[in-house]
Amino acid sequence: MNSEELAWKIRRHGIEMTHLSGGSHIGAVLSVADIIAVLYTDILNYDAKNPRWEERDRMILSKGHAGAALYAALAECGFFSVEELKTHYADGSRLSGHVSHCIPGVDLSTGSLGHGLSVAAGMAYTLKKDRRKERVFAVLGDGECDEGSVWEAALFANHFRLNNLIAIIDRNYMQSMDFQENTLEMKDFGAKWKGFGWNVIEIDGNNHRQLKRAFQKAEEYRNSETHKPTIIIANTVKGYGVSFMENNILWHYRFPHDGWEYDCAVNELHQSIPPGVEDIYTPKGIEKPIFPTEQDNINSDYTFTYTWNTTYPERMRRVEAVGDSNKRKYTQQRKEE
Ligand SMILES: Cc1ncc(C[n+]2csc(CCOP(=O)(O)OP(=O)(O)O)c2C)c(N)n1
Ligand SMILES: [Mg+2]
Repeated sequence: MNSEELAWKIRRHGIEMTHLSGGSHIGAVLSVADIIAVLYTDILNYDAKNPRWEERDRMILSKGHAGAALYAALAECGFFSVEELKTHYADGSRLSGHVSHCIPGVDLSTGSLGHGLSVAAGMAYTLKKDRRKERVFAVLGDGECDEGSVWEAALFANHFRLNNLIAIIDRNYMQSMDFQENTLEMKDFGAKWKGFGWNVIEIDGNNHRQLKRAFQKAEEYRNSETHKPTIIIANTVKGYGVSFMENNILWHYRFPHDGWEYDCAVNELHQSIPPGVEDIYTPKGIEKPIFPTEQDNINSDYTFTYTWNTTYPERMRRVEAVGDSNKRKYTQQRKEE
């Protein structure tokens, strides 16, 4: 399986998993899908049959709310069955919404933002001290870098010359409620990391060729005399691959509901399905899709996101009710199976 095929599958699983569960963060999943796909097809050393293999590269998805992307990649790469993905977020499932280390292939539970880089730096420190060749990769969100602990880890990694540490920032310029610059100004992100002593590589993070070249460059840096840690600033589009989700903060928390949201998302993905890839959920896409009507302004603010205003409690209840009925539908289905 090549990286483009895996990225498509991550996106398709992500749509299905959030649709079935009424779970969140599809925008974050679509944003990071290419980074995760390239890591698992071309970069990381791992053994899916022996997830705790000592010589594996360590990998931490610090933006743990995009767990569905990691779970999809792990399942597709043989760590556990693809069938299990359907249990994501369901009661009793081990595939929790945020990443859990109970899952084969996961090195660290994440979800509380701001901790992944610190743990990655600790792992890299120990591996380096023991003169081991394994590398440590950490994938962070850009909004996550509002957390002070990220910058403490950045200082630590430079101080101890952790050239075996490679961080990747999913730089989509958005966080949960707004654009990053409106939340905490970040301006020249690369200059900040450079100032903290890191090698900085900046690329288009939805472009596989650029991602692969960036990892190659990171490897050159690792073997160079500088002994600095490396950061890849991967400029991405939140919601990438589904036009009405792209750059729309609504889709940080909203899930693709029954009807046009699910149908149009699936059919848009089908327009770019790589040859030979099978969609296990809807092999031919949605044959009679529902389209948005004039009443459905697809860019409208119709959940609690975007404007945190006085109507919030009422709106919140409405969203929860939809989410619950979706969950009930799924639980019922599971019982019947
Ligand atoms: C410590 C902490 N605070 C708040 C949250 C709630 N939260 C979940 S996702 C998110 C936004 C993250 O933005 P970013 O890191 O840019 O990730 P993206 O979804 O854009 O990829 C927030 C604030 C959290 N998970 N952890
Ligand atoms: Mg972001």
